Amino acid sequence: MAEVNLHGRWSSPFVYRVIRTLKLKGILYEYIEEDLSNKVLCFYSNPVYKKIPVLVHGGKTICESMIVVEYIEQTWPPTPFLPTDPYERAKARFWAPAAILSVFRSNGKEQKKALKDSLEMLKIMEEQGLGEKKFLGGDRIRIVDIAFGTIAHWYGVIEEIIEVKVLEAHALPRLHAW
Ligand SMILES: N[C@@H](CCC(=O)N[C@@H](CS)C(=O)NCC(=O)O)C(=O)O
Repeated sequence: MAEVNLHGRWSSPFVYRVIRTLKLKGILYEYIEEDLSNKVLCFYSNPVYKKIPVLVHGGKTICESMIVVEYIEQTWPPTPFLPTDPYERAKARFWAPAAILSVFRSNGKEQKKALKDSLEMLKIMEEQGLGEKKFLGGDRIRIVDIAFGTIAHWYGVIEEIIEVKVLEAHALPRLHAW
């Protein structure tokens, strides 16, 4: 099998989308920790956005976390993460970028508004995206769980640092339990 290298940074939730996908698929890869203050790799591999994660597979470079996740999905098809039904696939793509980071990137009045908007959006996601299912993707982990879950995993840490709660059990019981 061609060599698989993942360039990332420990602090990036986007990198964990790729790590989880590689791990769930059982793909062996080498992880390279990048120094974001010295963007040599990013400059050559992702010259447009200069961001990690960057996956290098057999010399081919793939950038943007969800594009990398889809590339992995299509290159190593067993245990598919994208539903085969076109409508289910469209819904998975719709929810996938739903990462509520605006609350953590703002403060004061702007943060209050971001929190209100995020809670409204999460409520819709809980009702329409998760519903009565075990995972956002249905009965097992799929692409939408990887995309959203990886970001949500960091909520607890960031919430503690900035002392603002977003994913609370009383407001979003099913999403919180998921
Ligand atoms: N939309 C991108 C976002 C990636 C991203 O924001 N990466 C950050 C680390 S969390 C980065 O490389 N930042 C470097 C910079 O902006 O200088 C993706 O999903 O891959």
